Amino acid sequence: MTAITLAPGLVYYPDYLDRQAQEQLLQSLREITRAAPLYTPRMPRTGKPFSVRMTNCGRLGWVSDIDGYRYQPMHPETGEPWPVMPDQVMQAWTAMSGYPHPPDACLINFYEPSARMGLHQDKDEEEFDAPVVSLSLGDTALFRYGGLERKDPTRSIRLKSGDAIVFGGPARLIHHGIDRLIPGSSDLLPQGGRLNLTLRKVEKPL
Ligand code: MD6
Ligand code: FE
Repeated sequence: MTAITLAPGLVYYPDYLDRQAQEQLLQSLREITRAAPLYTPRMPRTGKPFSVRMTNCGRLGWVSDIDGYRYQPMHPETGEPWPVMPDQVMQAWTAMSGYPHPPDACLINFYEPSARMGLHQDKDEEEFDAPVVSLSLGDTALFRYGGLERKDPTRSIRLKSGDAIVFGGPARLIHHGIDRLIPGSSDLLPQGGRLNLTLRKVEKPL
């Protein structure tokens, strides 16, 4: 496992999942999205739709609607509990988080070729001592990251299928986003596009 430290607390693991592991994870995600369909989240206050579709697995899921951002135990459209986190996802957390408790939530983002995600911080959790662990599948994305202040200078890296990145310690609350995908860069998803999983510990451990 190759670990490249991009900044203090920001660690990049190129090719964390080999092709077989990517296909296995994709199969798990197909089962998850059958039980918990991808839905279109909306921006708080304005109700403007995200270009990314989302679902979750694990005990809690991150959702966004006109009322705000939050974690909740059920799918916003079906009202069902989120599907269980696959073992492969739990193993990725154990391998990369350096955190002694299992994650509560795994947000699954699906990008159509034209989707993007604006610069943001992940700060809806209570437990910032735990990192966020991110796994990417499908088309390569241009991932931008900056600093704790929105105006801080940014850098970009390409996240390709099978790559992982971990935001921990002093990097836990840095700004980041997806500028765009590189269409046709992966043949993992038959129709193209990209899936990203972010694993989080939401609640303070007992
Ligand atoms: C994405 N990722 O890669 C969006 N957040 O599609 C994130 O927003 C993210 O990759 C926190 C930590 C790592 C991430
Ligand atoms: Fe994020």
